[in-house]
Amino acid sequence: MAISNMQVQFDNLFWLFTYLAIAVSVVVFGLMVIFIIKYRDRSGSSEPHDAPILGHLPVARGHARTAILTVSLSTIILTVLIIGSFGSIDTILSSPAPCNIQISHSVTYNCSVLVTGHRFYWDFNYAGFPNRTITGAPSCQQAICIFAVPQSEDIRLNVTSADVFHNFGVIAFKVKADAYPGHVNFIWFNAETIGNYTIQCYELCGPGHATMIATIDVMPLGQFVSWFNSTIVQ
Ligand SMILES: [Cu+2]
Repeated sequence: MAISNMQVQFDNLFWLFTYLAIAVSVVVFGLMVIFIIKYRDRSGSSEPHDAPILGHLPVARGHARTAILTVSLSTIILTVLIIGSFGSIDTILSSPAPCNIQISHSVTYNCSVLVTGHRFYWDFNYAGFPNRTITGAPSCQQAICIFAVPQSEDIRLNVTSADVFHNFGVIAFKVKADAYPGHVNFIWFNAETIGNYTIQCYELCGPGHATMIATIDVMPLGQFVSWFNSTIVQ
C-alpha cells in the first residue's frame, strides 16, 4: 500500500531503472553467451580473414544496420529514463496549492509547516500559529511532541536550521531536505496511510546527531482537527 505520493514516485522511478537495466543485461549477457559458444575455438578452425594483427591497423568491420540499431535502442532507453526522471523532479519541485482545513468556525489551516533543526531536536510551527511550537523528542509521546499531519492532504514543509547544517528526512515517505541556517528549503508530500513514521537528521551535526529523531503522526482528518484544536489553537 502506498505510504505517500513521493514514495510511489520514487518506487516507480526505481523500478523503471531496474527493469530497463535487467532487460539490457539479459540482451547483453545472452548475446555474449551465444557468441562465446558459436565462435569458440575448435580444432581445425582458422582465423577470420579480418582478424586484428599486432602492429597493423585493424580493418574496419561491422555493419551500418547494426550501428543504427544499437544507437536507436540506446536513444530510446535513455529518452525513457530522462522523461521518467524529469517527471519526478517536476512533481517534487512543484508546490501544491494550500489546503483549507476548517479547524473551528473562525480558524482554518493551510497545511504549511515551518520545520527548524536545532542541535539536537526538531521544532515544528504550523502556519498561522507561530507561538505554538511542537518539539520532537524520541522518548516523548505527549501531543505537544508529536508532529501531526492529516491523511491525504498536500503537506508543505519549509525547512531551515537555527544553528548548524542539518538534514530533515522521513525515509518512509521518501522525502528529505537540507536544513541550513538563514535559508529555507521547500518539500512536500501527501501521506496516504495512517500511522507513526520516524523523522531523522541525515547530516552529521554533532555529538547528539543520532538522537535527533522525532515522530510524524498521520491522522484521519477528523482526529487531526481535534488534535489541532486542543494542541495548537488553545
Ligand atoms: Cu542534525
